[in-house]
Amino acid sequence: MSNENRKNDQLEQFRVKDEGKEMTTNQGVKVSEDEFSLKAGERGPTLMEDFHFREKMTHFDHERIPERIVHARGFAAHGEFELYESMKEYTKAGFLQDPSKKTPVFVRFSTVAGSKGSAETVRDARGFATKFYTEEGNYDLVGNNIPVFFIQDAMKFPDLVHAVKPEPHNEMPQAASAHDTFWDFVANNQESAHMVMWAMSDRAIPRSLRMMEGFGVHTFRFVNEEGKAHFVKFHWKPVLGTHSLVWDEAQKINGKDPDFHRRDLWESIENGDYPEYEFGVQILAEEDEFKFDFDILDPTKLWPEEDIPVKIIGKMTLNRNVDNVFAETEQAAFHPGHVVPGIDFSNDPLLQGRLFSYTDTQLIRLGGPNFHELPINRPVCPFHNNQRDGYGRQTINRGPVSYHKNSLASNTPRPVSEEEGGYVHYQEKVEGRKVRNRSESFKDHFSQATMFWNSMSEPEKEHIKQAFSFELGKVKSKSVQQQVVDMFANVSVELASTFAEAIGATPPEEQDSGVSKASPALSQEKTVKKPDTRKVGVIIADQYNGSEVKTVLDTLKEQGVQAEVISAKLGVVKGSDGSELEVDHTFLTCDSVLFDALYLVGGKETDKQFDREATYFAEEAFDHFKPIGATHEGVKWLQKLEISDSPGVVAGEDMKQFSASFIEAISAHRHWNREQI
Ligand code: HDE
Repeated sequence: MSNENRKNDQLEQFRVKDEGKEMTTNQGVKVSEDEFSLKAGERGPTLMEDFHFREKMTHFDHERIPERIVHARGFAAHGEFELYESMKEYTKAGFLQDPSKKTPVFVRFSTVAGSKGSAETVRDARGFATKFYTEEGNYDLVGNNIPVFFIQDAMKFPDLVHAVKPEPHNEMPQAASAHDTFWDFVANNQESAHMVMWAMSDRAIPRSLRMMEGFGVHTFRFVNEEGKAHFVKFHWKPVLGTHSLVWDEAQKINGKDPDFHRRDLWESIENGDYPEYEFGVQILAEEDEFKFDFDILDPTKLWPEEDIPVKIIGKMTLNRNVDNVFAETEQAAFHPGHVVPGIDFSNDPLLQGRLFSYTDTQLIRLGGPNFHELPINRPVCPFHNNQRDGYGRQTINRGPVSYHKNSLASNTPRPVSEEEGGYVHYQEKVEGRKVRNRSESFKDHFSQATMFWNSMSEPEKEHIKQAFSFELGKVKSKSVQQQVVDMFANVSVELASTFAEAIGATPPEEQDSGVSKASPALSQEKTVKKPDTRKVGVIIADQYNGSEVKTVLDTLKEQGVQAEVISAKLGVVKGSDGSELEVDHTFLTCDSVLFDALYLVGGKETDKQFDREATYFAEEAFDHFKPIGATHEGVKWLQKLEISDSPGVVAGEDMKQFSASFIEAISAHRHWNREQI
C-alpha cells in the first residue's frame, strides 16, 4: 500500500454504493413497498407493526446532530502533503523527515460565527483545520486565516463567542459581528484590538478558500531527536496568492450564492485545478524567547516575517472532494492536542485551554467517546489501548484483558520508550505560584494593531475605515460606539476619526500609540497575482463575431482562465460565421458579483432589455473594481457607462493584443485606482 493512498484505501472499506441495489431494511430484509404505510384498510389507521415505516421514520427523526458551537459552517477536501526538505535538524516528526514521502491530509475550512446553514462570504475569520494522517498517528493543525486571536486566555472564550453570536433575546444578527454585544466585548476586552484590525480588513472576506493564508496562531515547539527544542509558528501560503472580495460584493454574493466558497472549492477540485498551499515555519531558538518587545506566548501577537523569516518546507495539494459531507466533513473531529512525537506545545494560555475544549465538545456533538473510530477520524497506523465500550463502539476487542499492567497478556498493549517512538512531553522546567493573572508581558494591546495598520496600502486602509463605519453604524448603543472610537484612537487617530465621523460619534482626543513599525508581508498588495482559475463572465448574443471571439476565448483558456457564457436565454448563441457557444447562465440565473471579471462581446442582435442587463452587470463589476474587457458590440456598453478609459478596463480591435492586456488586467485581481461612477 503506498503511503500517499493510505487514508483513501482505508476509507474505501467504508464506502457504500446504493445505486443499482435492492432496497432492504437496516436488518437486511428486502422491502416490497416504500411509498405507503401499512394500514387497516385503504383509508384506515396506520399499524404499529409496520416495521419498515417505524425504522425509516425513526432514523429520519434522528438524522441531525448538534452543530459545532463555533465553526459550524464548514467545507472540506482530501489531499496530500509533500515535504521539500527534511526538518530533521529541528524536529523528529516522522512526516517532516523524508521529502520523498507523501502524507494524506484532510482539510476543513469554516466560518466561525455563523450557524451551519449561514452564508459563506460574511465578514469573519476562516477556520483552516488540517488533519495529517501520519504513520505515527494523526497530527491536527487547527488554525485560522488570521494569525492572532481576540483574547489571550481560554477562560474568556465562552464570553467572546456569546458576544459575537446572534444576541440571545432575538437571535439576530446571523453570521455577523456588526452588532452591539460584539463591539461591547471588544471595547471592554482591549486585547482584541489586533485581531479586530484583521477582522475589519480584507482578510475577513476572502475571494476563495484557495486564496487565503492559514496560521497555526499559537507558538508551538519542534523537538528533535536529541531532545533540543525550538519555538515555531506555522503558516500556509496559497500558491494563487491572497485575495479578497469587496464588502458590497460579499454581501450580495451571500444572497445570490450562499454556497459561494464551497462551490468554488468543490468545482476547482472537480476541474482538476487543485488548490495548493505551501507550508511554512518560523523557527525561534529557545534562547531567543525574550528578545522581542512582545511575549511569544501571547496569541494576540504575530512574529513579523521580516524579523523571523518564514521558511517554506512543503506543499499541500487538495485533490479529492469528499464522497459524503456528513460522514466526512461533519464527523471530522479536530483537536490541537493531536500531536505526534517531535511537535509539542507552548504555555500560551489560549492553547492550553483549547487542549481541553475540543474533545469535550466532540463528546456531545458526536455522541460519546468512540468518535475516533469514525472512518474520517481513524489514524492510518494501528491503534491499541485498554479503552473499551461506550456508545457506538466499532471494534471488537478480543480477550479478557483490558487493563494495564497485566501478566495475562504479557503486559500488552505495552507503552514504548521514546526511542521506539513513544511520545514524551518536552521536559520544560516549570515553576510558579498558583495565580489568576495576566502576565505583565501580555499588557501591550496596541503596538501590533498599529503595526498592522501601518503595513496596509492606501486601498486596504480605506476598506478598514469602511468596515469600521459599517459595523459601528449597525451598533445601536451610542456609548459602545464611543468606547470603540476611543479604543481605536490608540491604533490610529486617522482611522478612529474617520469612522467617528461616519457614525456621528465624538472624534477621539487621545493620541495613537506612536508605533511606526510596519511589516510589509501583512499587506495583500504585493501578493502573487496570476490569471489561473479566475472566472470570467462572457456576455454575448447571437451574431457575435465568431472567429475573433474564439481567439480571445482560446487565449483565456490557455492561461487557465475559466470563461462562462452569459446570455438572455439558455441554449446556444450563434456566431456570424455559424459557430455556436453553449450558454452557461442567463442574466436571471447568475450575477455580476459571481465573476472575477467580465468580457463584454454582445452581438448584432441585442435588444434594449439585453443592453440594460449587460450595462447593469458591467456597472456592478466596475464598482467592485473588477477587470472588464470589451470587443465588438460590447464596447458600446463601456461607452454608455463612460468607463472606457478607466484602469483595468480593456477594449480592443486586435484580438491578440486585447487578450494579452485583458489577461494582465485579470491577473491584477482588482483595480483599486479607479474612480467610482
Ligand atoms: Fe477553536 N474550537 N477554540 N480556535 N477552532 C472549535 O471544536 C476553542 C481557536 C478552530 O473544522 C470547537 O470541534 C477554544 C483559535 C477551528 O472542525 C471548540 C478557543 C483557533 C475550528 C473550540 C478556541 C481556533 C475550531 C468547536 C480559545 C485558531 C473548527 C467545534 C481558547 C488557531 C474545526 C469543535 C473544524 C473549533 C474551542 C480558539 C481554530 C468549541 C476554547 C485561536 C479551525 O472546541
